[in-house]
Amino acid sequence: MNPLLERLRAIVGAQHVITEGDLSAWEQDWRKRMRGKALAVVRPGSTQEVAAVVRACVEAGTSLVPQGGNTGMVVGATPDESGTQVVLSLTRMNAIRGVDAGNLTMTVEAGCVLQAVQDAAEKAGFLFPLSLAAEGSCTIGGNLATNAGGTQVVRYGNARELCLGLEVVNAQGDVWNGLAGLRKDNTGYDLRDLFIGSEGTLGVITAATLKLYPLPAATLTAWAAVPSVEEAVRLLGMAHRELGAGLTGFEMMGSFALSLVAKHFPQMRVPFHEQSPFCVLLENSDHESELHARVQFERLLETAMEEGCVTDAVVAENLTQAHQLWHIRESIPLAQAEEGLNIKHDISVPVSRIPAFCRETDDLLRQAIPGVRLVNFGHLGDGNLHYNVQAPEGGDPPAFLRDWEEKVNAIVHDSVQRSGGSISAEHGIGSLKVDKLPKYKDPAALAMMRAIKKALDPKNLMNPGRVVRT
Ligand code: FAD
Ligand code: 2HG
Ligand code: ZN
Repeated sequence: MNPLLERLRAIVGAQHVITEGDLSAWEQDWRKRMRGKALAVVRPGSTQEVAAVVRACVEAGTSLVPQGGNTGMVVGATPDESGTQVVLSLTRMNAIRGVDAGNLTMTVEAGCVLQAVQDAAEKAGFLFPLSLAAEGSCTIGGNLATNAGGTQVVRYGNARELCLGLEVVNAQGDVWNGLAGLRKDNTGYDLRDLFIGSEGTLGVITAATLKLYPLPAATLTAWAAVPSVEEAVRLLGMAHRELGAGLTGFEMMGSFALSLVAKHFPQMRVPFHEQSPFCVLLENSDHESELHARVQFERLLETAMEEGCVTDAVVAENLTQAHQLWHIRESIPLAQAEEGLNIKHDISVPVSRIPAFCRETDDLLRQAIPGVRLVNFGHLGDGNLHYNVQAPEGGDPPAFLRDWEEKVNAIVHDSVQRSGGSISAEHGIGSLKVDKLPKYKDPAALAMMRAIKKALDPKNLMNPGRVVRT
């Protein structure tokens, strides 16, 4: 009998300490890059239970891997292969604690699925704008732990900017209640911003107070064919000028990325991808009326066509058409997964440097790997591209990864560094990029990160080996 498991059963109930049966939902990451082995999956139902679980694990010297929806892209939420780690799954903690309409905030538990948070906000007459393709299964705790981005960042910012406060169980098992919902608080270091993006390495997020926004009167979506990345960036500038704060989405998709959607999901009709090297999905959210939004949008697209940065465009006639267009964009990661294992990048560079970055890096990769297939898409409005790389046609994806992943990473990340960018704009470091940080992160910044990790988690029991090695 393992005394730690007995203690955990006493804290959360025996049925919530899972040690037998098929644990693949918790032990295998979404991209199928790694399969770990857990000592147990523990599913607490309250903050006090999380705190007691952390204390029990610390006393036993057992490390914890916090997990939400397990949709992360960098192998950060799954246990290692030792069979000694506890996966702390937050999914039972899924209560909406309350909406404060006057303060434009809502407080939710960490295990709430993002879509449930969006729905609860809408039911209360508000918008919670964080939006990503995994929203049906990722959790708000995971979104905050990774500082997720998604498709509305160009207007509303990423998860960090949508959060006013956190409740956290720290690595000693103490509860910090930071849920006051204040828009201004200068009483020292910003612990909220420290835990956001820390990927479970400093403590466990158990609840959050989130910002709410008014629902727009109308949201319109357009799909435009653009002749090059340069013209897509020019269109972005025009969209900012013409739509102002109405510009809530600006996604660019390369024709090869779209061809994978057409190939693997033939029921979807993908506009323009056969005749244009890039397409852009634009969203205009308007607080006046649908007519106002449509007039603005049509004026923008007409000017863009006159100036040659758009060659063809459609504006969705209704919500169903708008959803269909967004669905195409959001299906790219799934279509890529269907095509086989691949190399992902979630890089950012200043928007103005994106065209040169793509030109140079495309050339370098094509020279290094004849026939390489570039899956370039993403959040151009934020300077953040998923600059992904798929094996040449007919190649063996696992062999391609084995032989090429490190070299491809080096080509792309060196190019990002020369462009003054970041090797991770969205998905975080997890395990997959932990060895890359020393090369690309400012040394003084990395030293401070290590010092923070040592100070807050001196026994290195919170998601060890992820983000920084101590
Ligand atoms: P998990 O995968 O369970 O965990 C992610 C990390 O957070 C791990 O390090 C884990 O230890 C830690 N963690 C989880 N919960 C907690 C907690 N309560 N306290 C402390 N640490 C915790 N990401 C984007 O940024 N933008 C996108 O557009 C986007 N699109 C995606 C589309 C698809 C189809 C998929 C599969 C993923 C996408 N992602 C995207 C990646 C992923 O969905 C996000 O990183 C998401 O925020 C992870 O949430 P999760 O609940 O699944 O977290
Ligand atoms: C997206 O923007 C996600 O769709 C996933 O961040 C990106 O699959 C990817 O590379
Ligand atoms: Zn993304």
